[in-house]
Amino acid sequence: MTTSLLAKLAQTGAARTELLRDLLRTRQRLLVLTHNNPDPDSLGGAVGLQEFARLAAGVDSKLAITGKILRAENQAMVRELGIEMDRLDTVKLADFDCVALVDTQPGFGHTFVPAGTTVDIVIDHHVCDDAAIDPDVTAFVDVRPDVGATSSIVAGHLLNAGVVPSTRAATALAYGIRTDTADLSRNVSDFDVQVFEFLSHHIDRQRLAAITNPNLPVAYFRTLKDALSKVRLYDGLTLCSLGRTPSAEMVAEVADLLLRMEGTRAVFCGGLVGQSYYVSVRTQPGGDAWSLIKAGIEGEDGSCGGHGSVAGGSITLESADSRTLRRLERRLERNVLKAMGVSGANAVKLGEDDD
Ligand SMILES: [Mn+2]
Repeated sequence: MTTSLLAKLAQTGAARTELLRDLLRTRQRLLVLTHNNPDPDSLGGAVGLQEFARLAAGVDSKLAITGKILRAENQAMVRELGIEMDRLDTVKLADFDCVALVDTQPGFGHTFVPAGTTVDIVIDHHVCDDAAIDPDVTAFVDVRPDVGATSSIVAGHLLNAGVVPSTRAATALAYGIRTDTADLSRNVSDFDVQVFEFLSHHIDRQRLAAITNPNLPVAYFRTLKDALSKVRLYDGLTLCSLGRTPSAEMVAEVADLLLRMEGTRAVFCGGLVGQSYYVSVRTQPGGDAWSLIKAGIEGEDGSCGGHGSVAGGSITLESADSRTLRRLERRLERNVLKAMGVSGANAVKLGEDDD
C-alpha cells in the first residue's frame, strides 16, 4: 500500500471518528445492541464503543442483548472482563436518546431491533443482502467489509480520538479481533494489524489466556462426539449436519474444527435449534464462504451473512419434525455439492457406521 493511500485512509478514518464523536456529544444516553447471541467480536465492539462514548464524548451507555452468551470462551470473556449487559426486554427504551448496532445491521436475520426504534449508529464489517440501513434515519454508518473485525473499526476510533483504552476494553477488543481473524491470519487487513498493535500495549494477558482456554462442560464433548459421527467427506468438501443441537454456536465451532481437516477446502455445517436451522460455512483463505452459503440455502426461508472465508445464516422451518429436517438437509446438500461442482456419489463417513 502506498504512503499516500495510507495517509488518505487515515484521514478518512479520522474524519469518521470526528463524526461519531460529534454525534455522541449531542446525546445523553447510548444503548448498544448487537446480534442476538453475541460473539467476541460483537462484545468487543460493544465494550469498545461504550468506552469511546464515555471517554471521547462523555456519554453514559448500556449494553443490552436478546439471546444468550453461549460459547464457553464467550462466557469466560464476560466473566473475566466484567462485561455488564441487560436483557433488552427489561430495558426502558425511552431512557435512551441514541441507539447503536455493532457487528450487525438493521434487517439482518440474527438481530432483533424493537419495532419503532431509531438506530442512530451502525458499525459493522459484514456484507449481507438483507442490510436495511436507512441513511435518512441512521446518522452514522461505518460498514467496512474489507476489515476483519468490527472490534478493529471501533479500536480505530479510539486510536484516532487519542483515547487510551482501559485494560478491560483493550482486552475485549483484542479478543474480538483475534476470534474474527483467527489470530490475525484470516480475513485480516493491514488496518486490523495496526489497531491490534495499538491495543496490545493495554491488554491483560492473564485474563486473555483465561478467556482463550476455559474449562468445557462434559455436555460439550458429548455434542462434539455426536457431531463427528455425522460428518460426510466429499472431494475437498466436508459436510456435517448436527441434527438437533443445543446452540448455533456449536454449529460454528464444529465448522471451525472441521476446516482443519487435511484436504478440506470448504465446510458446510448445520444444526437445528428450536425451529431454526443454523448454518456455518468456512473456506480456506481466499475462498468465498458467502457465495457458498447463499447457494446452499437458496430457495429456503432464510437469511445469511459473511465476509471472506467465514459465513453464517439461519433457515426458519415451519415444523421441526425429523422428516422436515431430513428433507431440508438433503436439499442443502444437493445445493452445496452443485455449487462446489462436487459429485455426491463418493461420500465417506467418519462415523462408526463407516464400512
Ligand atoms: Mn465480526
